[in-house]
Amino acid sequence: MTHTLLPTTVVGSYPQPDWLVDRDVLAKNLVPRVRMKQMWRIPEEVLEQAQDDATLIAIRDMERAGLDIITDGEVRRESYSNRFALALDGVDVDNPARTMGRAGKETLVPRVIGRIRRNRPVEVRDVEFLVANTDRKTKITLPGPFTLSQQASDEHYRDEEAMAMDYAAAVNAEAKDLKAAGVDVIQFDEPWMQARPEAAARFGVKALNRALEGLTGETVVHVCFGYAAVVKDKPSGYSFLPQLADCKAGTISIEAAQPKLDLAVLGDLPGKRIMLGVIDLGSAEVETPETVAARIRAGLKRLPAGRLVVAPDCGMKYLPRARAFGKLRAMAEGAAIVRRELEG
Ligand code: MET
Repeated sequence: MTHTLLPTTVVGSYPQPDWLVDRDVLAKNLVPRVRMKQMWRIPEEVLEQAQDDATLIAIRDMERAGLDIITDGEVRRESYSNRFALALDGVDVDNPARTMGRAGKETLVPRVIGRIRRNRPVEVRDVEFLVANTDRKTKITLPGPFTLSQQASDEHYRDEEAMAMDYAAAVNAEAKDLKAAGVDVIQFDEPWMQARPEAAARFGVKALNRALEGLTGETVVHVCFGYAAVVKDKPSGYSFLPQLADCKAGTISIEAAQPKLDLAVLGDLPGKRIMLGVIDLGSAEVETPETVAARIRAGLKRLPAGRLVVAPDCGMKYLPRARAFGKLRAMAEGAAIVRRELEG
């Protein structure tokens, strides 16, 4: 049954099976911006079949855990962003550039050498497969245009904002195709807004709004401090959040459990639905439903129940699968406890 009150979902990713990806390769190249073909254990000619099967596992696990809004688990992706980013025209994928990553480590990024343009749908088959394999409400994620502009080396525009606006047009066209393919919710991941707040203040919301232009139905923008597997110490507040009050997305997804976020910030986002992180992905321990319920109640002190969506802090990609499943089940049970309280 799908709940309309306190619906539960994921931020997107679910653990990829060990028979599909080589975790040692992944551990050395966390969150790649360029292709990382060597992470796949399966030969190219049957890789898509294997990814389909792994996607079915992710969908069934989310259903069994009791979630209301299901994703494809992003198991076909090397990272949350590179499946889309590297499929565009204007990008030199084979000769990457080196830049400083969010965590202050050098990373390889695609070189932008021409106009950014989407020449074909990228995630439409992913949505068709998801929609065909669940009766629940569905969601798909795309990297947001600001984040895409920060994960590239601009050797063509010499103007980050102009480049971000072309990325925005590309994700907008993609999002419209994904809606047409039947997905219910579109989410843009914009973690780099937190990492680059000055640039985000200049053109982040403008680019995001271009990406959201003309999109019907539910839209989400996710902002975070980074995967728990990469970022151990998180600040207790965002450097870029109240600014999102002006964006066209109906829902803002934030992490709150691991950083122990001061929830007073929710007051800065009037009118937005909040997808609140109530699962700490940095702790090995599986939360009890009661712990989750307490975190949801803390959110309800700041927001009416109709504006609260229940989720983990960020993507679950780097967790062992049993832990991810346990945490999701606790989350669904925690939401059920609070729902019963509200409904009397
Ligand atoms: N949708 C992405 C995920 O769940 C969000 C990543 S933000 C670093 O993995």
